[in-house]
Amino acid sequence: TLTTNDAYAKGALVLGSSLKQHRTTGKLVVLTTPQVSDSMRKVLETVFDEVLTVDVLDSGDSAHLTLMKRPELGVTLTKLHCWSLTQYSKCVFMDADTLALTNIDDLFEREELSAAPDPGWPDCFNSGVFVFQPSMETYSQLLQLASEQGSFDGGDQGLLNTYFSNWATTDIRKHLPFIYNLSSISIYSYLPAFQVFGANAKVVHFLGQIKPWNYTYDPHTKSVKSESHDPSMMHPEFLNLWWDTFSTQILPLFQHHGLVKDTHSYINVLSDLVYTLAFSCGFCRKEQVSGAMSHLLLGEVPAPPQPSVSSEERKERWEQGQADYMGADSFDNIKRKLDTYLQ
Ligand SMILES: *[C@@H]1O[C@H](CO)[C@@H](O)[C@H](O)[C@H]1NC(C)=O
Ligand SMILES: *[C@@H]1O[C@H](CO)[C@@H](O)[C@H](O)[C@H]1NC(C)=O
Ligand SMILES: [Mn+2]
Repeated sequence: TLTTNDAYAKGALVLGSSLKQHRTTGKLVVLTTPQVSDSMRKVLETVFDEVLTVDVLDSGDSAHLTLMKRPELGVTLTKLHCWSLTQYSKCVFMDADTLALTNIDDLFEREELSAAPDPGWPDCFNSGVFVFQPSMETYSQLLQLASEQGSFDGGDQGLLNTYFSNWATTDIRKHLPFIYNLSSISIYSYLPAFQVFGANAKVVHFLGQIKPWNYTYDPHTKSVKSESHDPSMMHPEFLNLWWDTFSTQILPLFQHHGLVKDTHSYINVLSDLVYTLAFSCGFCRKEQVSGAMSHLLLGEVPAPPQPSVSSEERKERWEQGQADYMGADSFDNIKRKLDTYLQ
C-alpha cells in the first residue's frame, strides 16, 4: 500500500492489521512519502515488514524528470514505484482506504495486471486493488508513458488503464470479481445485488471524500456517529469494523509509541476536572464525559459553535443542569478555556 500523510497512514495500519488478522502469508510493504511523521513511521514498522520512503523529488531518476514536466502526477509517480520492488516476484497493491474482510492470498495466483472493473466505467479497471509483477522495465515504460502522454484522469488509474489497455478484452482471468473491490458506493447504488452478494465481500473500499478516519466513533456502542442522510450509514457495519480494528489493534500501538501519551494524561486530568464540575452540578453521567474524551482522543471534535446566548444566560443554564454538550459547552470548548488558565 501507499500513504502520503499521517491520516492515510491510519488507513494503511488498519488494512495491514486486517490482512494479518486473516493470516496472510505475504509480506506487508508500505510506501511512504516524507510527509509521514517519524512517530507514525515507527508505528507502521510494527505492522508492516517493510516501510519504504519514496521521495520522487529526491529520486534523481526519470521519475523526477517526469515530475518536472507533469507536476500534477506527484502521487501517481510515487505509486508507480511499486513496480521497482524487484525483491518480490509478485505483489498485490491495495489502496490505504481498503479493508480486507477475509484471507485474499489467492490473489497471488493471478497474473499481472489483474484488477476489478471500475463501477464508473466497467471497461476500465479500478486501480485500488491490483495484482502486478515488479519489473524495472515496466517501471521505466510507465514513467515514459506518464511523461509523454500524462494520465487521462490525472491519476494512476488513467495511466495504468492506458498502459494495460487490453485488460478489458484479452483475458477474463485478469478481471477480479467485484467482491475484491466492493465500493461502499455500490451498497446503495445497487442494493439488491449487495443483499445477495455482499456477504461474500472480500475487500471493501471506502471511496469518496469522507474516509473512515473522518468519522467519530463511540467505543461504548461500538458504532460511528453520522448524519442520518449519509449513505454510508445504510450499511455502517464496514465502517464500524474499520473502527473496531483501529481502536483495538492500532490505538494501543499509538499509545505504546507515545503518539497519544501526552494527550492521554492531559485528558485524564481534564476529565477529572470536568467530571467534578459536572458531578457537582448533578446533571452529567460519567458516560457523557467519556464520550467527550473519545472525541478528543481520536482527534474528531465538533467545530466550535458560534455563541448564540449571552455569557450570563449560559452560566444560568449550566447551573440549572442544561449544558449544551454538543455546542457551546462541548468538551472541546471547556478544554480550550482550561488551556487559557493552564498556560
Ligand atoms: C474500487 O472501485 C472504485 C470505484 O468504485 C475505485 O475508485 C477504486 O480505486 C477501486 N479500488 C480497488 C481496490 O480496486
Ligand atoms: C479527513 O481527515 C483528514 C485528517 O484527519 C483531513 O485532512 C481531511 O481534510 C478530512 N476530510 C474531510 C472530508 O473531512
Ligand atoms: Mn481509494
